[in-house]
Order: sequence, then structure tokens, then C-alpha cells
Amino acid sequence: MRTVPIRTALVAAVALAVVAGCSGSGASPAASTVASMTAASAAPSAATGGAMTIQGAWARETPPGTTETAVYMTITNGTGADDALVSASSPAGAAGVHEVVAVGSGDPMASAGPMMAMQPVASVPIPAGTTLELRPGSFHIMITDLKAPLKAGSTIEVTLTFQSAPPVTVTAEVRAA
Ligand SMILES: [Cu+2]
Repeated sequence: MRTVPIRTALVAAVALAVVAGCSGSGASPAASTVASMTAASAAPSAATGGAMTIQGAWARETPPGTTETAVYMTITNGTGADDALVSASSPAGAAGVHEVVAVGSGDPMASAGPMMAMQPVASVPIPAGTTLELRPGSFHIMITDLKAPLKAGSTIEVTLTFQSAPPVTVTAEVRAA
């Protein structure tokens, strides 16, 4: 497994993908999920609130002419029960949960690493007591068809829907990135 090159490619690919948009990524039916979920274990003290705790929510400022962005945050499951992030919504545009995957065969003769693409994901597990990190190169909330450009310093609201826990609405700070 060529995990190191993939990790490097992830960062670069996402930066490119955000600029170029990812509307074409849905046309990759042969995409194989190589990027694996990394739900880091949360400190026990973070799981005593009895609820989903969202921290550090931010959205990427949109370059001129772009009508989509990605939103990142950490979600800690303090409900005491296994759960999953299943969908997202936002008054700013059309929101969905995305993952970053490697596409292609991973041909060892190829000089370049696997190509990265984004695609919708139906559900992201968040076991009890763990923290799911939505970050560049991994899971994120994608917002397409933005009604207005996002300027750094402004905010947007995003509502997360879980399999079991009640929905949570967070305010994401727009940052230049
Ligand atoms: Cu995306």
C-alpha cells in the first residue's frame, strides 16, 4: 500500500478540486474507496455532554466565479450511543456530505499517484465517544449552488442530520484558504 504518496496527493488534490469544483466527480462510477475513514478516539471527558458537540466549523471562501464550497468541523459523539452523520443542509445553497476517494487502478507502473475525487457519501459512522473530523482531504460538507459568494469574515449556517441524535445547526466562519 502506498499510503504516503496518497496522503500527499490528498492535500494537493483537494486544493485543486475546491478551485475546480467537484461537479464532475459524480461521473466516476468506477471509483474505488481507498481513502479510509479516520475517526480519532475522543478523550473520555469529551463524551459526557450527552449530545453531539460540533467545534471549529469553517467554510472556505469562494474564488470569483465559483458557486460551491466545502465546510469543515469536528463532531464529537457524546450521546453515549453509536450514531452516524447522514445528511446536511444550509440556507446558503445545496448541501451534502462528501468523501474524498482515490480513483484509478493504482497501477504500480504509473509515475503519478492515484487521482483523487470527491463523491457523495450516504452515511459516516460516528461511534459513541469518538470524534469525526471533517477536514480537507477527507470527509466534508459540500455546498453547491451557492446563492451568493462567500466572503472571508462572514458566516453561514449548516444543519447536520444524524441517524439517531437530533439535528444540530452550526455557524461556520468563512475563511480565506
Ligand atoms: Cu466535495
